[in-house]
Amino acid sequence: HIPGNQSMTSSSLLAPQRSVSQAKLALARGLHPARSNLTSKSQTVGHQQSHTNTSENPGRHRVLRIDLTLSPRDPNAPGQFGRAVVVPPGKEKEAERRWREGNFNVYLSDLIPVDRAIEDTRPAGCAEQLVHNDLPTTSIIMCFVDEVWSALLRSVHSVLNRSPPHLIKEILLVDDFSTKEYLKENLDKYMSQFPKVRILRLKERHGLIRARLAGAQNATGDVLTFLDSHVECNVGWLEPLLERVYINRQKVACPVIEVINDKDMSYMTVDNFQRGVFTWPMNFGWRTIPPDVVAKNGIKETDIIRCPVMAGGLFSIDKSYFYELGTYDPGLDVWGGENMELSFKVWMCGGEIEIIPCSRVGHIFRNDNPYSFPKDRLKTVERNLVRVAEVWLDEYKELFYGHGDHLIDQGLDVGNLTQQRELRKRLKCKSFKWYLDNVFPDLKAPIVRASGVLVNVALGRCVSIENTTATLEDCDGSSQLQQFNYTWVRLIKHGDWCMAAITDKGSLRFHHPCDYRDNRLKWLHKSTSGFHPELVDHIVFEHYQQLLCMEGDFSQKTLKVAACNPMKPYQKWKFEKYYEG
Ligand code: UD2
Ligand code: MN
Repeated sequence: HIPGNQSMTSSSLLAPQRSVSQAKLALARGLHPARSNLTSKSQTVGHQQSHTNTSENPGRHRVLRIDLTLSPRDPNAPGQFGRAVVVPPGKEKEAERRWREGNFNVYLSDLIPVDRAIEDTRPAGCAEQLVHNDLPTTSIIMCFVDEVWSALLRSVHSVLNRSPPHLIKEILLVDDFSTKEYLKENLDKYMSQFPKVRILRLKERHGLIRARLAGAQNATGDVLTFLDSHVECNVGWLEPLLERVYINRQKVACPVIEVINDKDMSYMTVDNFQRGVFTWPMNFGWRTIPPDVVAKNGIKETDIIRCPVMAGGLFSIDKSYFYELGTYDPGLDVWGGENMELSFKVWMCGGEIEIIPCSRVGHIFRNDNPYSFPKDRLKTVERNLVRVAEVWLDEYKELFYGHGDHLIDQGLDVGNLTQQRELRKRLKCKSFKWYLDNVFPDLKAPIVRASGVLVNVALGRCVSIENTTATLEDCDGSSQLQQFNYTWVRLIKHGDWCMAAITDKGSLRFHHPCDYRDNRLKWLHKSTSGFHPELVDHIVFEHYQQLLCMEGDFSQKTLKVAACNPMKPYQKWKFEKYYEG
């Protein structure tokens, strides 16, 4: 099969790809193929396993295989070993009703053990890897708001059961002002059996970003490890993450995020070689390294993958480094965009984001957030992304604004950005251009969509700039006065001057400086079939009330705007060059 083909069975866009054949195999055998031969050896239970200092590897030991769930009390319990579960007959209605408590199969989550065993899905070779004996300790920070009881417990148990205890300084559960009763006294009582678990209650809803910051402030470990509150950490997940941070404190280490199926609660592995990327306007996604690139470079399943961006929820970062970077922008609200912010910040200010294939954590991907947003969800995420774009994207922010519809045109208040911009200066971070060239060269990011002379198709004459006025002249490709750029934010630019839909001395005027929020400067270049170089045939001036089109008048050598009419040849325009993007 082709790794990472389109046949995703998971419902969420955020879930990494899994090819069906691999998934079926795993389900049929109850095992991931890569570890089938490890079962008999996997009996090393508990943390009694000592650091083995061999003479060849002083100061290092094999990744500890700690899994207190290997011989479960009830091997036949539903969901055991990560198996899929079916809702029992007669319970379908109840399961359906309870779905909305978490936007996944809450009924089944409650049915399966909170400390179920899951298959060791690590690629072959991971169990033999060496890590340092003196790894730093970590604080696990899990923020939650109205999390499903059994999912939260399973997350905590998976950390306790599959991590070397000496590395866990504490598990901080940050309650982001949940309303559910069971998350109050009951949770306190339940967690009191685990001395390492601390619950931090926020007095008002902080949103996940500021909740994480509250967690960080209360953390006492050397490294911060953030997790969502509906995960299952797999065997050996922690040491490989801490190892990377230990090697270089500017490395931010992410596990491979596997899929806990939202419908049947099965633990499913994902395809190898996936990177965290984004597409415009800053949508997070996964992209598989093409098989020929893998083959040509001899990339192994266990090799670390450098990522342009992280998914956001699961990662380890050196605590003092996190603070050096100025943490997250505390102006980000509730949910979304913070993964972009931290990723750009890390890369541009000297760090690295890595996915560690030997560290694997399952996560329940959901179609929708199960909790409410204090303000409109769309506006919240948009506001966060605009803050990120304005601070980090430099001139490339036009690509963000040029893709999709943005609420910024409607007077969205994004708050003050001075501190964030100053932070970037103080840290002497590199440019977004550097990031594109060095970290994410395969992202298509042409700032201009079209350039060169702008020719009126019917007249065969070109737009020229004379002082601040647009005129129509004989085309002369070598004349600077006839060179224009059409950008993603729909400006027709000549240097810092932009063509405006304002007539001056009978012809359109050029305006200075360009401002992409000024609607009088925005021109929609389109054809009947959208923006397609071969088919582009006219430029429409985008106006809220009425559509006005740029029109040429050769006898007067002028440009004006008039009611759009597809039959009028003098309204058809073409640039010299068009760019893919
Ligand atoms: C992904 C990330 C998530 C976060 C988000 C973008 C993974 C696996 N998940 O979406 O961590 O980066 O993208 O912002 O990479 N929560 C609060 N307060 C809130 C909202 C959420 O504490 O106001 C908690 C929530 O209970 C959960 C965590 O924050 O434990 C992440 O939220 P999510 O699971 O809804 O986000 P997800 O996985 O869709
Ligand atoms: Mn989540």
